[in-house]
Amino acid sequence: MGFRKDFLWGGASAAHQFEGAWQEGGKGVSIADVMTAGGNGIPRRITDGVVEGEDYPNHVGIDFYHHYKEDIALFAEMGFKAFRTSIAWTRIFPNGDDEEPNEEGLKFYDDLFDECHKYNIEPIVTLCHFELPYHIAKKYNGFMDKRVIDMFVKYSNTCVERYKGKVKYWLTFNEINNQTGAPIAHHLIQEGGILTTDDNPDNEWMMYQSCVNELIASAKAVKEGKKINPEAQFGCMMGFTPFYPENCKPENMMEAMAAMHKTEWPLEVQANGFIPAHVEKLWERHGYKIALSDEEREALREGTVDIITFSYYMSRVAAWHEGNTHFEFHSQGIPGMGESDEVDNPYLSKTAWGWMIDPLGLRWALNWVYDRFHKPMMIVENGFGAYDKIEEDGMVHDDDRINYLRSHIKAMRDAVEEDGVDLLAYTMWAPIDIVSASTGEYDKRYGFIYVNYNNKHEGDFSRSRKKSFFWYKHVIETNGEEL
Ligand code: P53
Repeated sequence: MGFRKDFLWGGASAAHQFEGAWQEGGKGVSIADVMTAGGNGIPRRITDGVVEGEDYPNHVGIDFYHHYKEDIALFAEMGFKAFRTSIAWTRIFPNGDDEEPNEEGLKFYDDLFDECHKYNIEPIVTLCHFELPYHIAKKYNGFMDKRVIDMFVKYSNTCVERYKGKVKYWLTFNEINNQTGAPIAHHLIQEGGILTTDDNPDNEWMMYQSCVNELIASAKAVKEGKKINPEAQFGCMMGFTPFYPENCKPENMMEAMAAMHKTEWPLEVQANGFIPAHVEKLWERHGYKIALSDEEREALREGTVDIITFSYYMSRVAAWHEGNTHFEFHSQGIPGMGESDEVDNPYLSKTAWGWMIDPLGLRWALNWVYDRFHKPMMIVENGFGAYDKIEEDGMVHDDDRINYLRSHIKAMRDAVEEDGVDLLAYTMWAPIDIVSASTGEYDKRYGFIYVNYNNKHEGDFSRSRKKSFFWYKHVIETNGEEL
């Protein structure tokens, strides 16, 4: 009963949110490097290149680049079995279209993965986590250009080859499906490298085209990667938010279904190998011309994933509006970032950033995914962003974070024990405080480990253990029996 004996407990992060050292070791500029700091409810801006005087938090991150040995030792102290991180594409191919990879960048990840293995920590590695080379965005308009598919596959093959004996689990793209938050331009830039603005009427069409191109790139990377390393396991990575209907009115139920269609269709493609019929019909209805050849459709079929991984933070609620002509979900993005076709859930409380706290939604998510695809799963992100306070004893007593994680792990355990889903891993987000992706804040903290650095760029980057550090250590020790 309970979690499998070899369950992979751990934590997850992404290169651009914690490495810093944005110009060291031959690294090129990524889209994260031209993203300014926003705030709670204040969106980040994309500047035209790096502009003097602007605040770019990802340039420094938490300086993991220089602290990684210390940080991995702390993860090991908690008993981590796995650590999910990403490779910064720009450390390997600084511009994205370079002929040769950058040896210094490759070497950095050799050392990082070696350091993990020293403690028997299994790396789970994302190839593209919101950090496309900026040059690709500027010159090619990101994944709108088919040539970028080959650039990604070359990058992926380079990594799979280089880290053959070191990395078994590869995730191609982080949250391709966040782009379905179009028309908000932020998502198209972040996941697709498409330099657009919120008011561009083409945003939805571009979202479909860019996702299609990324899905082809992912499928080709899977197929070729398995030839390079037959031991490797490839996964997709989705941002998963269950949509509930506002109430039992049938139109609301249909709207919730439409919201799942809209936000999770890339998962259907990566798991099934074809574009779902509801998406083809939507393209037809809107007259969206999507470039997708027969050869590319074949590539999608041949490159389905071995495992399904996803992030889970919250659930959302869809509401049908009188006058809608079709069951289509139109969101303006994540809660707190503009008007949208969704309503609040009166049964749930929220984080300080308006994210609804819903542990049962995680159990629902695991069932929804497993019912449809019957593939092994990993939860590769789940966590609680909060303002932390250092108490007089010098420690952060983050009971709210512990409560959030406890209730979610409990729901996950119920899904395993009572519903029988096949779950391989849980890597919480993020074991150490880092820069928030949506707001660029340092003060939105997720970690078990506190990092002395804040929104005002004050602090010395020193690390300390929060109360949750000791709690999670015990969770791992008991394989999730004692929460
Ligand atoms: P932050 C929005 C909604 C759900 C998941 O988010 C999201 C986002 C980010 O735009 O992304 C994942 O830092 C993502 C991470 C990110 C994490 O959620 O905005 O994979 O990079 O940091 C948490 O609080």
